[in-house]
Amino acid sequence: MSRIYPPVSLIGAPTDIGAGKRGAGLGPDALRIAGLPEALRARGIDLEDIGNLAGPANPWQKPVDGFRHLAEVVAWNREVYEASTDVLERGRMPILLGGDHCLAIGSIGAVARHCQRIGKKLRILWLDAHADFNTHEETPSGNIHGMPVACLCGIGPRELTELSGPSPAIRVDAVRQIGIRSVDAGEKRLVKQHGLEVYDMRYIDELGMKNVMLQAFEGLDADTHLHVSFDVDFLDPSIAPGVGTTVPGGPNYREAQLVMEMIADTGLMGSLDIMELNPLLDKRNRTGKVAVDLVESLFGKSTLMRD
Ligand code: Z70
Ligand code: MN
Ligand code: MN
Ligand code: MN
Repeated sequence: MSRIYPPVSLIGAPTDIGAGKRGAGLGPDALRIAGLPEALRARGIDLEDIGNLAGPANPWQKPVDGFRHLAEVVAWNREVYEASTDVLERGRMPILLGGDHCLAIGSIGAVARHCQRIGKKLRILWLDAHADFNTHEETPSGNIHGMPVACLCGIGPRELTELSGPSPAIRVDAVRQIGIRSVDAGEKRLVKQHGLEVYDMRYIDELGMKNVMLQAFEGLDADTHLHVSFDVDFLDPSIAPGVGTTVPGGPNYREAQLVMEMIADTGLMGSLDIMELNPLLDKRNRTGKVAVDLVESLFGKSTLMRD
């Protein structure tokens, strides 16, 4: 089952502008140093690294009206949106190296508009401990990395909901969230109200990861663009300590490998975010290396003898 992959472009977004701890801005280089480019080239992939985008520094301010650093978050997302659009229009697969997860507003915004232009359906797999569905009213922190899914679905400030074009950028029913185990009280109400499809850890424990993934894939066909938004805090902290917000009880190494292998087997992945790696909180870039391992599996490096 060896597969021909489209050419890939790495886009570094070195910022922690939407996070509650500093350090995710070092994620892109930690992923490179962990061997991501070499690992992808070893899979036979035509890989381009466009380097790191530039944007405003992190002023480390308190939230204003429920948002921290809104203007800077907008500026960074514009950069990510433009770079991702350029890569997609050149017929390549963008891999966003975060950076915190607020940047998915730009990356997924670009993918959503691209799919609209070329007439493809979109399915988003949101691998995360968190639902990232907060609003400025419900947020306990003001950190915008807790809000990107809501913003993409049209819930949020116009600067973010309309960042990539008319709001909403995506429909709620395009999203499948996997691995969720930390949702704030007000956020939970919104998730239910909007009918977001969430496969939380309890659901994974009850059904098993294989069945959960099969459900997440229901309705996919050859005309579907699959976007994978991988927040590294999806993983259990025992294998991935290097993230800003560890939440116990996440998928273990074997479950995470299965997720990636099953996504690879669909042959539909058209774009990827690798977010929230924080090398300042890591142990000798161990989490970076686990992330690289898992991304290799996303590109078909099965641990089994299926090649
Ligand atoms: C909490 C909030 C969060 C990380 C998202 C946490 C948000 N729900 N944390 N990703 N690492 O503040 O909104
Ligand atoms: Mn620019
Ligand atoms: Mn997240
Ligand atoms: Mn998270």
